[in-house]
Amino acid sequence: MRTTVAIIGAGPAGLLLARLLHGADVDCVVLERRDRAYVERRQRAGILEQATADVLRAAGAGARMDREGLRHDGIELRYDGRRHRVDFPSLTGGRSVTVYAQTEVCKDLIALRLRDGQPLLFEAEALAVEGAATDRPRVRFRHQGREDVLECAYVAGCDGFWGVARAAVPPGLSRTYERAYPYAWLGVLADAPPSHDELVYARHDRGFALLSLRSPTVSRLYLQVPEGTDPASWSDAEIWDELDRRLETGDGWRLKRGPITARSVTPMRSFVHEPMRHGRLLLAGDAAHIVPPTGAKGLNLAVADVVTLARALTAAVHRGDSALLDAYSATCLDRVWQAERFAHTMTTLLHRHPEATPFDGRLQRARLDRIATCRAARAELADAYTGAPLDGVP
Ligand code: RFL
Ligand code: PHB
Repeated sequence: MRTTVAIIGAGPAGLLLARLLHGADVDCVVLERRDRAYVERRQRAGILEQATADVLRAAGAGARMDREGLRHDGIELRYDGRRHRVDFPSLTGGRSVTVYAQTEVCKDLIALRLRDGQPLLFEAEALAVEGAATDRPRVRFRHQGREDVLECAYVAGCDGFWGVARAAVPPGLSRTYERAYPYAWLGVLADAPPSHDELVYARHDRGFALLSLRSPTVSRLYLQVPEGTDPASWSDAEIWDELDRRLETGDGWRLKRGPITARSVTPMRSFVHEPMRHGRLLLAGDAAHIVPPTGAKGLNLAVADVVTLARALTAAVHRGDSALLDAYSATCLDRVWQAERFAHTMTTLLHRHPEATPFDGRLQRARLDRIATCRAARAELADAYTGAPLDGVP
């Protein structure tokens, strides 16, 4: 098998890269380890930055998002029973975010790729990237029980944090930066209408809670829990009672309950691998960097990476111009570290560290008070949350 760009992974990074390359007349093959149903059901992100939504539209993948996605003009911060709204458009010169689940973004991109008759192989597991530092890299993979080789001009490692692409960078050339947080998120999906029309990020002495949504009838809720928590160790009633405690306000606001249909526990980690390129191997999305989900940045960073990568690969393939590829890692890492900074800030602002002292708790409140009372502090949050525009995206 031969193609121009071998893409490992059909998460948002790999699927969008394939779409952008197809639009630019660059051949690619996508290899995905899991089956289609699994990829389309995996519950994850829910918030699209304005630039992410614009990229999906420009790629012809925004029609259902524009019909079914919900524009959100702010979030609520909740602590000590009080509620503070952060209004995005007035603080950012008009930016907002879109609530549209990652599952739906992936479904839309998969449908487009299959409709176009372009190669996307499910249950095709990449085993190794070989020859990344040569002109003829290869991906060894297993599909339908058989081992095969995909020869290509470039490999895009879009295979997430647990993928194999990153391992093809020789250890002597890799630098990694990491922080594991001593807590996790218990996330649930519930057949209950959203209890508030915007997301609520709550700081509480018992731990963080987040109220999000998937549609007018489905809520997505998260609770900070100790790392290593077994999701089955919480009964539905315990989850609702704990959400009630952490989200309680003094003004009669009520949490709407409903049947819980899915639950999982997500560890919290910050991780960056530098550089994001080794020869003809380019890493994108979670394969290169992880953020804790508190800032809603992971999916958006994956999109920013592949927009930069698609442009660079197009210039290299069609015009023999590798300047953008040479700049790829540094260009992406600027944005990545800003997202790491913001995700870390939001995480430490809102979570209870198991070893927190009373001083730490006071400091969290002071930081939240600053956001509630100072426009410049609110503007900084709104600016980072809604995300910087992407170069060259209309
Ligand atoms: P993905 O989505 O992990 O996709 C990688 C794909 O590669 C496949 N794969 C392989 N395929 C072939 N061969 C191999 N050897 C392979 N190894 C792996 C995998 O099966 C998979 O299909 O990475 P990608 O595309 O970089 O996308 C990144 C995002 O998924 C991730 O950053 C976000 O979900 C993070 N995230 C959030 N991001 C946001 O922007 N906004 C949010 O609101 C948000 N909330 C979240 C989140 C992540 C969460 N979890 C579960 C980690 C909330 C949660 C709870
Ligand atoms: C979600 O809806 O899944 C979600 C929203 C905001 C976050 C993280 C997750 O910060």
